[in-house]
Amino acid sequence: TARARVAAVDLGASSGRVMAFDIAPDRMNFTEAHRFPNRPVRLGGTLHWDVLALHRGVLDGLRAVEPRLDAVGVDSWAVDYGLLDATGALLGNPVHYRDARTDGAADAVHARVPAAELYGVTGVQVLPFNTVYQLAAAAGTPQLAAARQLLLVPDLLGHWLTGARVAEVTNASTTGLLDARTRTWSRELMARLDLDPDLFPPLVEAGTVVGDLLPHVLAETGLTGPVPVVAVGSHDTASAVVAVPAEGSRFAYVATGTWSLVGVELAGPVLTGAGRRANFSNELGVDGTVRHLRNVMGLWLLQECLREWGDPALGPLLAAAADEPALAAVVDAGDPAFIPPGDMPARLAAACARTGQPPPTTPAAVVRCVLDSLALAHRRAVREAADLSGRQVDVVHVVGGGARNALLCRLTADACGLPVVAGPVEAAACGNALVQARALGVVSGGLAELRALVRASTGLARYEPGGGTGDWRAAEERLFPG
Ligand code: LFR
Repeated sequence: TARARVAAVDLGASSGRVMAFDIAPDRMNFTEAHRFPNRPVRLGGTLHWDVLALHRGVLDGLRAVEPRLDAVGVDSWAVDYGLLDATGALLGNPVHYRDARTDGAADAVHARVPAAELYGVTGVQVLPFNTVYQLAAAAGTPQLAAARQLLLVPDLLGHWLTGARVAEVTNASTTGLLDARTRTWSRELMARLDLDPDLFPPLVEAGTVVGDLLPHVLAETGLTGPVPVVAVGSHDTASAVVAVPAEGSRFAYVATGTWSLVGVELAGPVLTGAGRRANFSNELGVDGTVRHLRNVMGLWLLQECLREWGDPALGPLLAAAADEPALAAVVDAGDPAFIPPGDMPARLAAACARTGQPPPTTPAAVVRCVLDSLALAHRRAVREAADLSGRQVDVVHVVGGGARNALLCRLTADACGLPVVAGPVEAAACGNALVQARALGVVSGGLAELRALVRASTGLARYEPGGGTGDWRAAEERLFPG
């Protein structure tokens, strides 16, 4: 085939989108076919994803790209899952990773499998919402007892499109139940944690065709079959890093959106005590790669402030924040205290007060505090990723939603003392589509060739580091003594 038209479904924590890509061996074009909100719903004290609304959004999006489509791929945020009963019915709405049910669950798991041992197998940083901890929180519930299959969110949506039941490896690696060396489920961990191994479907690597759109999906979307569904890097961060437009290997990335995922790309996991103590993950990537990264709170801090303030226009606020004094107050953007939803400006002020800094008092100052804090966290994580892995880093690629935030990109360049290359904004969708195009045989080669295609097809912005690296070092030493 000389060219392909594929749909990349990319679901984020606040919105989902279906992007239509036209891909030729040397060029790709894309448009947004459909965007829809992803609004969590609190019910009976539990925060849920409205996964049927997401499925409907996917169908609406596929209808918007008709009449012809060569393939479809789905990626989303990680760790969350739906449970199916013996008849294949969904057992309740998937629980949101920000739900409080996981409070204390990590400790309960570590009492059975010590954290160091768990890390030695999975290489996953302790985040309270990792699937393994969510399952501990769900232990003993009738739902889990009735469950016969667990499908992570992109695999669940793929199941509804095709009937297939698989677990794509990149996202499966965020469960905390995968062996990072062998890229297979750890049956030993499952046994020690009393988890039924049959819950977990067979693994597939990204690039595998998992099935064709079901007849009723074709009927509902107006598409003409067969349309294969390709397992892509179904963890959004995996797809985003496929589309990092880097040349060579001496780069770090910041995949920004609700979260900032900051690290380097390696050929294999680093499962050392130093990596564990630094709370670095080894997330499995496309083509056998590993993302050695730290998960930082990301633009969630800003989104939650905006929500609290009644959603004012962002542009003027960012302009005002740019005029605020630098580094007046910074917080630890990795602090789990920021995970739940709710009055973020108050929590930021409390964190400043706790660390003896003047809390920001105006919205502009709060926004500056958030962006300085994110840039500082990017600085720390880029340096530690390089130190832990031995990888030389010459440039930092900022991809995802934050790439259009010029202030964040400039501050990241200043803080890291390295040039920042920003873009593409739709990195996850681009990586998703490129893996599909390769599975269809339209493009060939490894990640280097896919990245060259991204460079040829998208506009990138470059930010050189300004002076003031010493100020960032001092701020880091103040906030993270020792
Ligand atoms: C980013 C992301 C992160 C993951 C978080 C929760 O969208 O996928 O990689 O840690 O969401 O799943």
